[in-house]
Amino acid sequence: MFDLMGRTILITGASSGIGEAMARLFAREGGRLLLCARRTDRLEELAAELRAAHECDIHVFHLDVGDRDQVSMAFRGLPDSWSSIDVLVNNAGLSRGMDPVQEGSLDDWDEMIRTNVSGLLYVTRQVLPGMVRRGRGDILNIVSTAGHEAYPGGAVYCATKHAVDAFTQGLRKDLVSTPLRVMAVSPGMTETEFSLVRFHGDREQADRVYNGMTPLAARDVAEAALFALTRPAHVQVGEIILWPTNQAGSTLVARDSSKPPHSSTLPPPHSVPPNESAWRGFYELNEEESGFPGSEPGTSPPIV
Ligand code: NDP
Ligand code: 8X3
Repeated sequence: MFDLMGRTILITGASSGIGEAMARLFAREGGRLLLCARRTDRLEELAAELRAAHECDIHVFHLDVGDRDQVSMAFRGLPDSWSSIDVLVNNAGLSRGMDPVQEGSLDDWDEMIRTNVSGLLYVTRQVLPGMVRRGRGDILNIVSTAGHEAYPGGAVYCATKHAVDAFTQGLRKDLVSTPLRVMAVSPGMTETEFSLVRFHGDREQADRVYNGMTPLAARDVAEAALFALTRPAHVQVGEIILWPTNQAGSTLVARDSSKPPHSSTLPPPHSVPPNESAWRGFYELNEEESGFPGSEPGTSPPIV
């Protein structure tokens, strides 16, 4: 089995959620961490905590993955000791809005495509040649169950994740004759800042996503990523799909309405007006259908 000891691991979007959870877990496992995102104050804070806890080597830098010039400058500007990246985790990503396509915001669409697709491509293009030259490297993409199944209100987000899935497959084929490995972890509903960002900071709307069910935690996804990265060199984990136990499809979630409404303790990530037109047209299993006691049909909140 491989371990992470001394491997230089770049995690994009490490300032919250799944990226932050991977940073915490990989630091404990002895990785040298390169952490980037736009909120560098958070990265600095996280790095200070992890250095104190694990004496690990961490370098943080500001990066908007969707800004092509910034990506190329950031990688050119890396100190020599950080320029040989062994593991790239393409995690940075977001969703914006849940409008049906005919009412969708072009700004929301551009932001998702720019971040989830273009950003991932730009970063990969910077890091990959060095890996190929050195004859070693792992690329792990955080895709999503939305990369396999589209849902109403999520057409564009799902399209970006389908694109990442296709890119992951193509990249694996391009690299088939090399020792490099291309892997993916695709989680279902995971409680992070994801829904707060999707609903432009509206915490009530974000909380409703998780009413009556237990979502994955960021740590669950980080553990799957660790599993993939620590297989022996001849094993390439193609994809790990992780569902919460009571989710069996993008729009199939069983909710127990006897549970108190979900209330997140996460801090608000962005302060922008809520999107009122979300939550339309979702198919939900209520307790009557799902076997959970005590709910009336049609009363459970829609998913995602
Ligand atoms: P969070 O909102 O908690 O984290 C998103 C991270 O991406 C943040 O660190 C954010 O940092 C970073 N990010 C966003 N835009 C950019 C950008 N332009 N440049 C650099 N970094 C950026 O959500 P998650 O942890 O849930 O999301 C991580 C990944 O997991 C995403 O790709 C998401 O699509 C995917 N995913 C999430 C699921 C979920 O249910 N939560 C399920 C399946 C997949 P900052 O704002 O500081 O730049
Ligand atoms: C995030 C999972 O179902 O909210 O990729 O799209 S979902």
